[in-house]
Amino acid sequence: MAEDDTTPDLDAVVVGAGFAGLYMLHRLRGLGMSALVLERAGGVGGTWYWNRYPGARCDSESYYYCYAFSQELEQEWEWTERYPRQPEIKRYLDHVTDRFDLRRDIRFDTSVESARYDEDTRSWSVTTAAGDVLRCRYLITAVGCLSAANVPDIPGLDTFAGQWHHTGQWPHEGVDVRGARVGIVGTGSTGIQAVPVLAADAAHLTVFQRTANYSIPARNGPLSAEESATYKASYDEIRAVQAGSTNGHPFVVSDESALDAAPERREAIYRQAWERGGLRFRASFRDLLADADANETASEFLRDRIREVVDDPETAEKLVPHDHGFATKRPPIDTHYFETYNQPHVRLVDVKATPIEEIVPAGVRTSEGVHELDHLVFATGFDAMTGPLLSFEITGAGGTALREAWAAGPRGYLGLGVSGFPNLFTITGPGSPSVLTNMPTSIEQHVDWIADCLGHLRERGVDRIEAEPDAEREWGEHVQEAAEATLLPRAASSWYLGANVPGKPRVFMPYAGGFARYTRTCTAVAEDGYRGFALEPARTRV
Ligand code: N01
Repeated sequence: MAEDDTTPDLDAVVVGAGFAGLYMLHRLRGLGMSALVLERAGGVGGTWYWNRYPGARCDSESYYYCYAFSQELEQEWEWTERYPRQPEIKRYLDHVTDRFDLRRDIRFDTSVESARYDEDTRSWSVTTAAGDVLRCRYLITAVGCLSAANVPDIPGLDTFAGQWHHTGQWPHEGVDVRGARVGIVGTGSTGIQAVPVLAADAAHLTVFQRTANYSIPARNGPLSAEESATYKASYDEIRAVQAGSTNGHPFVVSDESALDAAPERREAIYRQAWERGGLRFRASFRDLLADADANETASEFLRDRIREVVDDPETAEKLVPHDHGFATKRPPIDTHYFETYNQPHVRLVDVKATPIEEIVPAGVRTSEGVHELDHLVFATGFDAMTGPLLSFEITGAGGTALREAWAAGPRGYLGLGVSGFPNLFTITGPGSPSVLTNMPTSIEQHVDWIADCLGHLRERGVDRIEAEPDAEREWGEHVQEAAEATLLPRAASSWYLGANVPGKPRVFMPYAGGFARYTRTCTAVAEDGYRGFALEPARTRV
């Protein structure tokens, strides 16, 4: 309970109990701060709680898609596959929750409806859907970047006689598609994971593709005891490589240009990366994301692989991307995605050529007729980065709503703080590298920075911190410059730009300047007494 009406109930409220919220709670505890995590789901996991669609698996490898903060945890946890499936990651996060005794400070089935900053008390009032109000000094959002499902507004969806589901809101009891006619809309990372698994059970699968996509084979398999032991013995080196990397992955991007390599050598390098499989393909040459000609060499290599794998030339041509370069949209990895189109019961529908007109009780009507379906799956992605933060009402100093402040697109300082919103920290917020990196690595970096900052504020007797408008503006300009130095803003339909959500402002949201560079900047800001943030000492009360 509050000591008086100016002392908040808690030092911090954390919204979300995924990778970010769990570690944030652990660090707050370590600082001796009182904290509560509010989680709308019935369990921990965030992304890995909700995304239970067939084939849901991580594209990062298990030995580094995990926390680095505890050596004991690294050594005791056994991953079973090169790429962990959703249930395994969920088990891992449950294990972390119990191992660090976090559960008692997490309130499940608790949606946050609003959060309002009060200048008099320098605290936030957080209101839940049940009407409870919690007062805290600091509000820390750990809501993830890809948690607000984007279901397209297709006329007639409510008339569909079958079942439909978005992949990010998949029923926990599963969906039995055995013997059914299934349709799936979307061929991003999610759709590409789900298609082969749905095809294995469905009597007929129709894939509605709007934009053809590149994909690299995952080459998944069980993790042997030897591999696991090698990783465990090498964690110091693995973590050091991650910390110094562009994307938080434990691999180094080649310093060779794709344009300098002789064609045979270039082909051999791509071939080797293709055989190895996984996200590391994009590290083959230094300029794949910076130079359109260099990128085209990789794109063409991958187009040839699609033509090689897919038997029917007409289907293969529909699957070959031409409107964007490899990895200018988040590159998927797959297990037999393109091979799936060789199965007689799988059909590809190019909805740019034959657009979806409406959904009718029997299925999906495109301009070529009705595709009859029993189940329809929307693998149509998310209102990324800003969606989760705008899914509840955040009102800052002077009554400004975050929704208004971000009407023309998100702004913030380092992706961590927003001017006009004192004592708010946004883990992996817009303007941070987050989605361009291995997420747990970015999350830990943010959480550590926030925890160190809170420790600093307490030591200095400060109880109000706010990003300065100039620092925020300069950071926003730097984020745009960093993006412009890459090919990423050129992929017109990318969710990095908000282009997948009708009406969303087109702003390149993540920081593309690299994880290591970003970390150095954050460290320098902290060492410089939190340069760019206004810190105000606690008022003395008489
Ligand atoms: O979503 P997406 P996702 N009609 O937005 C199509 C992460 N992730 O869920 O490209 C027809 O990438 C849309 O078409 P277009 C990862 O960061 C991680 O697949 O906009 N089609 C596209 O094909 C990833 O990038 C893992 O033309 C419509 C698809 O739906 C992010 O999540 C695994 C449409 C959406 O692709 C999002 O991936 C999976 C419409 N109205 C995902 N609207 C890991 O392994 C949209 N589409 C950690």
